Amino acid sequence: MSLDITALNLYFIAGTQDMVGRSLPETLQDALIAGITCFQFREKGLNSLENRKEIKEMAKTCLTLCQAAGVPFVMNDDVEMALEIGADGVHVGQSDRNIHETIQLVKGNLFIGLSVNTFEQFKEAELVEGLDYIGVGPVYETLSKSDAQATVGLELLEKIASQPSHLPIVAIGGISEKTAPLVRGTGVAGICVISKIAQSKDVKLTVNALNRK
Ligand code: TZP
Ligand code: MG
Repeated sequence: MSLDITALNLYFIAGTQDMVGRSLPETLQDALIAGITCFQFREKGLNSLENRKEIKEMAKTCLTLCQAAGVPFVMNDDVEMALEIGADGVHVGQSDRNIHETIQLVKGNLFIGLSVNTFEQFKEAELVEGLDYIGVGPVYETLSKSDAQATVGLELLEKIASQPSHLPIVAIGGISEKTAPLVRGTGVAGICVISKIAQSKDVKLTVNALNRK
């Protein structure tokens, strides 16, 4: 599937480990109805599922919900599973399999996003043929990623987002209802959010507040 840039507007990321009190499918369904534009299944870190079969079942449940809502489903890291279940996209980081190998594996079947944390990594990523978007972060401190890199901050995000790049940028890390307009103001194509949506007591309200005004 090719990527429509408007799908990056409000990009919800979650795995079962990010949930408090409610299940991932319940939260995802509310978020889809409320207007998230992309979803990434990221089963990772403390309290995440470990059994591959269970992970795949959960991924398929989320994929089905996304398909019904017409919202792209992205798989974090696991290119093989993404291909097996028919995901729309895959997202990888700097320490995952070599990006060129990943692109060869998914070419023509999945769109692909890559995370960067520095200006140098961004410059390198821009030269990679076959990438569809770049994720920049963490913009602010985050509790959702135990091995998170140093924060990027708004200034560097703005520098990156204002480059005459052919690739759309999404910002990630510690983004809240309050900071979303500031982050959007840097010119990014969209924002990625885990905890503010996953832990929201009113997902619809939160999604509305995070959406582009
Ligand atoms: N990559 C950089 S920060 C982050 C990831 C996956 C976590 C973002 O989660 P939150 O809760 O929106 O800060
Ligand atoms: Mg990764």
